[in-house]
Amino acid sequence: MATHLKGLSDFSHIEIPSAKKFRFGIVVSQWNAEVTGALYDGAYSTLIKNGALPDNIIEIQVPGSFELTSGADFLLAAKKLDAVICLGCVIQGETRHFDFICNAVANGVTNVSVKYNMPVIFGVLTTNNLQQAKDRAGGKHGNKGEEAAVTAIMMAQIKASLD
Ligand code: DLZ
Repeated sequence: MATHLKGLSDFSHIEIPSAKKFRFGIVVSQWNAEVTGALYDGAYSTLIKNGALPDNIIEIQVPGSFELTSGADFLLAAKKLDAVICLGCVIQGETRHFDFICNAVANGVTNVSVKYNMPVIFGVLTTNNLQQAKDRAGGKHGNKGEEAAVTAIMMAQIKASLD
């Protein structure tokens, strides 16, 4: 696919609904904190820019991406939310740990979403190196935190339209 057709944080072709009436949870992994902090900044500012109220955004931090699933579950069990955004950064190392974490969190996020019938957004970078991650956390390939926030708003709106 040509680069201009990829989701590089360009939302000019998308109509983003107002986020004003929605409540969001954001779960942030502390591993590779420089990257996940930038993802969080992108997600938070995108929610605010689209009308979300600061009091309606709840953030928790978890130790690593593997724990994002539990964090999302804890949030949805404890709070009334319209969507949860999971933000993490898993960087390939020398062992197969990368594969286990990526598979676990991808499946885990899906499972929590199905369990609660709520949008749970996969905002996890899975890269070969730190530079690729930085490029996608406010660098030359945009900010996947912003994309995750737009996805959360759109999914919250879709769900609200059906409820
Ligand atoms: C252990 C580990 C490793 C090696 N790499 C990462 C990583 O690149 N990104 C990340 O978010 N977390 C990593 N972790 C931590 C795991 O996600 C998890 O916190 C531990 O395995 C404890 O369950």
